[in-house]
Amino acid sequence: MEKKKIEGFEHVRYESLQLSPEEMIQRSEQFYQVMDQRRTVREFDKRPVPLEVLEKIILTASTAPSGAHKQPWTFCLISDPTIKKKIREAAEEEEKISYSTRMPDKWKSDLKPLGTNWEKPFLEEAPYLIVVFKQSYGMENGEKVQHYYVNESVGIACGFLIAAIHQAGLVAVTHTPIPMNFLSEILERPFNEKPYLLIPVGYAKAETYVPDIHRKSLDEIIKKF
Ligand code: IYR
Repeated sequence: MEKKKIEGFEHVRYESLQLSPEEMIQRSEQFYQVMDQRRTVREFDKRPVPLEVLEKIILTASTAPSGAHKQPWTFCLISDPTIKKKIREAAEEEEKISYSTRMPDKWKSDLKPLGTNWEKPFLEEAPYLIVVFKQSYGMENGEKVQHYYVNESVGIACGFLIAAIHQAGLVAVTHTPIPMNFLSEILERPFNEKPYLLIPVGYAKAETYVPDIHRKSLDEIIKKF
């Protein structure tokens, strides 16, 4: 690999994909079609998924850019039924309060078309739960390491994660119970990590339905200058 020192630091030559405009158009259209098929699914088949697939999906998430390349994330991968049960019970306890007292009526009516409620059976039914933690700062040899743009970095990594899950033929739900501190306790995470997103992953149940929602058109989301 061709290398070069820039201001004293090693750099490696970047080999970009060499695509013709036609290939680019074809590939961007194809990828859009693949991603447009993705749907949030809340009903899982209990069929096991090979661990290797989950490991590769998490590796894909870890290719996301991050502030100063600090990679401020930890992905907890859970298949242990006892831990899943604990997470479900704790999440439902919070969600029961959220749906009955914390969420204003407008929020609940906005969610009506999606058919959500405080019950979260998917937290036990999905073969895997991924709990993404953001590291507000790092710890190396007992020393604090400064992290930057933590929310942006972890958010982008979660996007990659969700795309990789879909690309592997699996489904997921991006679940954000509030508050999420119970995840730190159950998974015994260190003080520098805070729960960011809880993502059950698995095969979709054989016969399942998702809300008939539609995505905004290009005209609605793009402003060209
Ligand atoms: N966290 C709750 C509520 C919820 C909120 C939004 I915004 C959603 O898009 C979906 C659900 C729950 O998971 O049910």
